[in-house]
Amino acid sequence: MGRHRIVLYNPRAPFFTMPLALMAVGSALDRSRYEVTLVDGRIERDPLARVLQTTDGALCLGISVLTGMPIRDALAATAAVRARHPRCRIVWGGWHPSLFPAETLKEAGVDAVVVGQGEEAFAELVDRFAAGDDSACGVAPQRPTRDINDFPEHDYGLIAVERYFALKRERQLDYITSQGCRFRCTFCSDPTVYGRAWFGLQPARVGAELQRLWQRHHFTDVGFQDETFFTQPQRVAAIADEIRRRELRFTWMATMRGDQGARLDEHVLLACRQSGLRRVMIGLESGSQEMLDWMKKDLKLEQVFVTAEKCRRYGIAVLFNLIVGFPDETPESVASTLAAAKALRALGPDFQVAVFYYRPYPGTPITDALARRGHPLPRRLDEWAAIEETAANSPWIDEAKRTLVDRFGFYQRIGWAKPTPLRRPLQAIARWRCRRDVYAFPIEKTIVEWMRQVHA
Ligand code: B12
Ligand code: SF4
Repeated sequence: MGRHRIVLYNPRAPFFTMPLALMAVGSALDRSRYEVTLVDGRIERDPLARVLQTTDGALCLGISVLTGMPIRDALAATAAVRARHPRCRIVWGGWHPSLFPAETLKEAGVDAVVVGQGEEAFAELVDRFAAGDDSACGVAPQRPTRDINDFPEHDYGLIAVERYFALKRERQLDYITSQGCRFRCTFCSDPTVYGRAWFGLQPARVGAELQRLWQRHHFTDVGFQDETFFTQPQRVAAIADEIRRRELRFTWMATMRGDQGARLDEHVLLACRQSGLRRVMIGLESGSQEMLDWMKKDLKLEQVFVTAEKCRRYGIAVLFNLIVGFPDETPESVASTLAAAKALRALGPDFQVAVFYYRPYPGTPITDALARRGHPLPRRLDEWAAIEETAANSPWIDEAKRTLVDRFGFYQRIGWAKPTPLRRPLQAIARWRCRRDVYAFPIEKTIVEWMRQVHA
């Protein structure tokens, strides 16, 4: 008997990060029994047509769903496949269904939902579907999170690696060395979905896998997509040693918490730098210590500056992510965040900041508290799908502050972006504005936005 076809669909989303979640799930299936096809909505000209074509005769379609925009695409794919190929079983997994399994089952019209880690649960589901066991439909009981060292290597043969390089405009491979996070930030879904568990791959395995992938795909950079890559300094040092020992010549970037960087021994940072670390991403979130304490970030502002200074000494660039508009956040707190952004930005051209507006993501203590006090929150899937659009109307940031944050973000971005002949004159003005905090009459912003619209 031939192999059953399993189709995995990654809905449309911004950016071209490789679909690691579906690669994890697909790689854990028994290939002698299942033929796995991964369709990524972000790289297909007509994603729906491709999903319909590949699911013709397929046993199962698995969709990975993040909160926000991907929900809409996932709903459309589900409805189309349900109508055209009624025998194909449809399973949703990933962050949003993990937070709302019952609602997803009911509203999306799917056959089954997987909560949390997907490797084992999905493999068991498809085995049961293949055996004609329809009692597998429903919410798969959540399993304790397993050590990811027990799962097979991710099969990059499931994706067109070169297409991602082309779309990213760099030969950057995405790779993940750990799952979960031990921290407890109250705006984040990770503690709910993974119960503050954390598992990291053995350094020797990371080294061997990266070596094989490097020889096959000749990438020049790796984006480690871990939530908190620097969780275990000894492991990080050992990974850096693996990269150097195997003479893998690529640069890499990863996430780091401000407190982890402050505690990190300098010899570990040096080993990382020597193995190609070029940039870290730090979620600072707020420039107000009071807000940091409120959101249980477990971080002192000073630690972030210590980390930044260390990175500067070792020539490592830093991107700091900040959030404004938390529930009941005061204008003074927003001003502290912008001041911290400015101070960090001023450390040098390698120090960048990105300021986002707070969005109440589901499955977080802040969102739960908002619900308890009667704040209107999305309820249905289509409302969660629109969360990015409605966040612009956050009640916790007034018009004047919003205008300031938008202009601040624009001039920071353009001021230190890669210079091009067109950008250069604008950049001089932008830097002048940022240094003096002058954001009134943003003529350059209006022109750039107009040009973007014309070229869209
Ligand atoms: C890469 C990434 C992205 C990519 C998405 C790439 C893609 N779709 O392929 C991009 C850049 C587009 C992105 C965007 C955003 N992201 Co993002 N992203 C990540 C990141 C860093 C890695 C995801 C990943 O591949 N993990 C590795 C895999 C192996 O783990 P996993 O995703 O947990 O998957 C497992 C299970 O969830 C499950 N599973 C997943 N899918 C499926 C499908 C099936 C069928 C089954 C059975 C199981 C299953 O099995 C997998 C293996 O165990 C995570 C953080 C993290 N490290 O996970 C955040 C994360 C997923 N992102 C998050 C957020 C908040 C965002 C943004 C809103 C951020 C922003 N401020 O703009 C945006 C908007 C998303 C949108 N609405 O479009 C949140 C999730 C929130 C949520 N409720 O959805 C996370 C967890 C970060 C965080 N801690 O807040 N993101
Ligand atoms: S924000 Fe980062 S450090 Fe905090 S709980 Fe989420 S993943 Fe962990």
